[in-house]
Amino acid sequence: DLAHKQQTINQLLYKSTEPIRSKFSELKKISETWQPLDHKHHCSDGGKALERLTREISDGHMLEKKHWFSLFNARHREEAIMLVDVLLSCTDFEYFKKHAAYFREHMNEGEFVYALYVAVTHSEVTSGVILPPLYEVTPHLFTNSEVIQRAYTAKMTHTPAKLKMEFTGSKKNPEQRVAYFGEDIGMNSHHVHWHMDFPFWWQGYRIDRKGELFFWAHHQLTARFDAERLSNYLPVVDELYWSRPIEEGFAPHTTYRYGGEFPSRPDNKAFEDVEGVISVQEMLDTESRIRDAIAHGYVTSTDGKAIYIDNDRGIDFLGDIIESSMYSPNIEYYGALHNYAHILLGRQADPKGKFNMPPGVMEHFETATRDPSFFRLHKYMDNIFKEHKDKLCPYKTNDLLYSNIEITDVSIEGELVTYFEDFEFNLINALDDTEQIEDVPVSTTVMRLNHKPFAYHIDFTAKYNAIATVRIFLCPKHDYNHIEMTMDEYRWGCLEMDKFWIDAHYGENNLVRHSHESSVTIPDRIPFDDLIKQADDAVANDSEFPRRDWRACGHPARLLLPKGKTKGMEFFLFVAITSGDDAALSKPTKSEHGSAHGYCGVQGEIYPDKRPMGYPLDRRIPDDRLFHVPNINVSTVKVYHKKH
Ligand code: CUO
Repeated sequence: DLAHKQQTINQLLYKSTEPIRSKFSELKKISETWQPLDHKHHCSDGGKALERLTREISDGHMLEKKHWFSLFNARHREEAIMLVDVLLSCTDFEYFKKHAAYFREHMNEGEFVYALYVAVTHSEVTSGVILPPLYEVTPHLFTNSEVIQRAYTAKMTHTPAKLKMEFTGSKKNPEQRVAYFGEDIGMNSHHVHWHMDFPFWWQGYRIDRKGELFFWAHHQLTARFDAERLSNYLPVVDELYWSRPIEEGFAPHTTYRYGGEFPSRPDNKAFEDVEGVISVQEMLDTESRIRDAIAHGYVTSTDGKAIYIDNDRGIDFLGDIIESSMYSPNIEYYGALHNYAHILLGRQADPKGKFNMPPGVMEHFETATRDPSFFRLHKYMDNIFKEHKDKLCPYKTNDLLYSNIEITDVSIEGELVTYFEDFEFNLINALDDTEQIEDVPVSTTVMRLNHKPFAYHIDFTAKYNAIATVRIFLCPKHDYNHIEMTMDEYRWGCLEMDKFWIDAHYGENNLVRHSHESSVTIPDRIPFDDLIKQADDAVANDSEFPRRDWRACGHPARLLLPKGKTKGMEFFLFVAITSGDDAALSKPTKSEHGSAHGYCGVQGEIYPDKRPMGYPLDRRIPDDRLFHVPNINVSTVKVYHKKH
């Protein structure tokens, strides 16, 4: 059954800009003969979503095919959500499949792919289905125009090709030194999946601590980018200022499948209003309303009530407000800072719409982090969050001390070593063709950061048997000028490496935790080709498709460590063992779901940690000595970067 589902999803996504291949005869037939409205009574909403979508299609209101799609375009988004609603109203996979096959052929391809990904992510009927890597389904958004052009040449001349992909820009641009991070296809996939797990427009089942997750996942992206910068002799990112020019220009060298090249932006571009969409002044107003709320310690909800935020719940409200999610308590007043910022930055090449340019890279989660202004924008929002966190009372000893545990030693097994390697992925889905022209293998190789496996050895004693929470962070020790930072200076730059629950037993404990077990990362995605083969084989042999404990959202395991330096770069390794009462789920030692709950939560369940995300480093630390408790250990480690 799972094999069949996997096979169906594979076939729906294969060559998504072309009609369903005739070799996928069942789906093909469905798409031609299916009458969606005849089956409304099978939908959990009585067919409301289905009626709406079919009506819009027959009225000819929908975005045409072979046109770019952007989630930040209100109408595009509305259309995509209509399909998400249809698919999520199917309580039976057969209907899910049939509606999907039908609408695939009747809607814009970008809307379809987005809606299918979101629906598979959230639907119970597709649980266990593995979504193929987006960089192989929509490769245009993950590689550059040069590679795409050469891929076409390969196809036209019928010559198999393995194309080398270079990072955008030239050595003249210092930002190029960290392009390997901003353009990493695994990191971009994590980012886009994060936004599919937690869509800002989401109005379905209640997602726990969604706003706080927005803060935390992006705070961590920012902190990780800063750690990469320090590894490459670059200062940490400065925030963005609406009233000053955007220092870094950006030439994406990336092309839409339909709609031409992504627009470029020169250095030192002053912000201009985007006509008919958003003005710079509106951004400033929105910002000051949010900063006022932080200063006052409460936000005002739509019905005029005060919601006090100087507490652990505050960050969740602020996350919703700043992201501008449907959970925002007052979207009319606090606006849509984050979403409009993406649009404003994405349109600076053609703010008046004079040249009919398509949206910029900032207007797609797949491509946004390529632009250095992405990190400046997110640093800006991160600083607003920090303003709030800095208002909260610093943790006191009894917030930090767990008297059951005394850590006696922390060490690393193996060296912390990073290196670059080549990674190959398939471009077959990037090429328009017809069934008559046979495919030739076309792939691209890209350099990517990886690290050697390592393990933490944590020795501690416990006074009694208990479940305990282990929290591991890695924090750059020195600032850009190589001055050692105090805890209060470095805490905001700490990378969450792992968090998990253990059974501590009376007496001595020797805990070994491997890097690959990290609860913020996921392993490499399964290549689309392999997924196809596995599902086809399972269907043909009537065998089971393996159910894997796997999430699409999660930082790539390869990027767990920042690059470091050839001669070694010092980091603080921060380990805290706190009470297992922090766990929000029953059976915390078992319910990690082998997965990336740190940045992505646990799907359909509450966030597994009751503490604020980032605890205990999320609040001001007026004095390092507060952290001198037996259950917290800070040591220095070095990360080496080596040639492979
Ligand atoms: Cu993820 Cu701005 O929130 O890109």
